[in-house]
Amino acid sequence: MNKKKKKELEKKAVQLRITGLKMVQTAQSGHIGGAFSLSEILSVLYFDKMNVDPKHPHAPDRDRLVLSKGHATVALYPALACRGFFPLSDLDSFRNINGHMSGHAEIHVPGVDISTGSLGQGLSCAVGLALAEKHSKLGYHTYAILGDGEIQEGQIWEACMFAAAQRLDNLTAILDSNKVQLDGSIKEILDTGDLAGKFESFGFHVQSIDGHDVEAISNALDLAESVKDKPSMIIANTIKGKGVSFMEGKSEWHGKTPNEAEFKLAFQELEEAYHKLEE
Ligand SMILES: Cc1ncc(C[n+]2csc(CCOP(=O)(O)OP(=O)(O)O)c2C)c(N)n1
Repeated sequence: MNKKKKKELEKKAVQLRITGLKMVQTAQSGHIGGAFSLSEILSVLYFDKMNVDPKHPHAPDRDRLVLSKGHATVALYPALACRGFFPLSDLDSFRNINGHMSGHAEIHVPGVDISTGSLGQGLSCAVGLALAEKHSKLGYHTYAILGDGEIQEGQIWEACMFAAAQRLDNLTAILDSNKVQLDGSIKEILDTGDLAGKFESFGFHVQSIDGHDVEAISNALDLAESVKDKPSMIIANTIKGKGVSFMEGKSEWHGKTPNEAEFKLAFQELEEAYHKLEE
């Protein structure tokens, strides 16, 4: 990846965080922590990798993305808006009963392929989309984004087993391994242990990367796409609340709304990060 592209994707990731924070401020609600851990991943997917066209959101050959951790709309909607699926001003109605910007990903929002929110189910949907592509041969790739708390759901492992049995090499799952779930660390609540070993034993090609390094994400996605006969799992090591010092790694910021002073500080830190990237 050249330097210009790298900087562009890094800036986009910070822009997604700033946009997401504005959404939460307007709505006074939303999941910040697990959205901010995803910013670089979505930046690379939507601004480098995915074959999508906002003018044709239902194009049959478009790449599919299933946000299995469907609460992370504070990351997904800014990515879709910045990519041009709908105007940024639509985000002002986030979580408003009269708007269409629901708190969890819903297909009413342009660019969303599958409604999610009930953890554990999205990967099965992604597997279905990938299996359909094997039959239709439309040439699209399916991406699924999972939470590391989410994979405590049994259905995830059923979907993994099936994806491997069907040799779905057109499926890339990305695990947002931020080590924190709703009310504590993964280790404290239900230690998932050796994840790479587990996914490998379920028949996946597994990579483990720094999930905030846009170049590493891009390379891992390329490698995953080149693997034959196996689905891929990218374990992206991330930080919950990434980019805002007082939120990083803290489960309390899973879904808490900042107060006025906290918003101010968070915007300040993110804007400083953005300006630094512009230097
Ligand atoms: C089936 C189900 N149970 C519980 C919830 C409530 N819930 C929403 S997010 C969350 C924590 C998920 O943790 P993780 O997957 O690690 O998400 P992240 O930390 O990346 O935001 C829970 C329990 C849900 N949405 N669905």
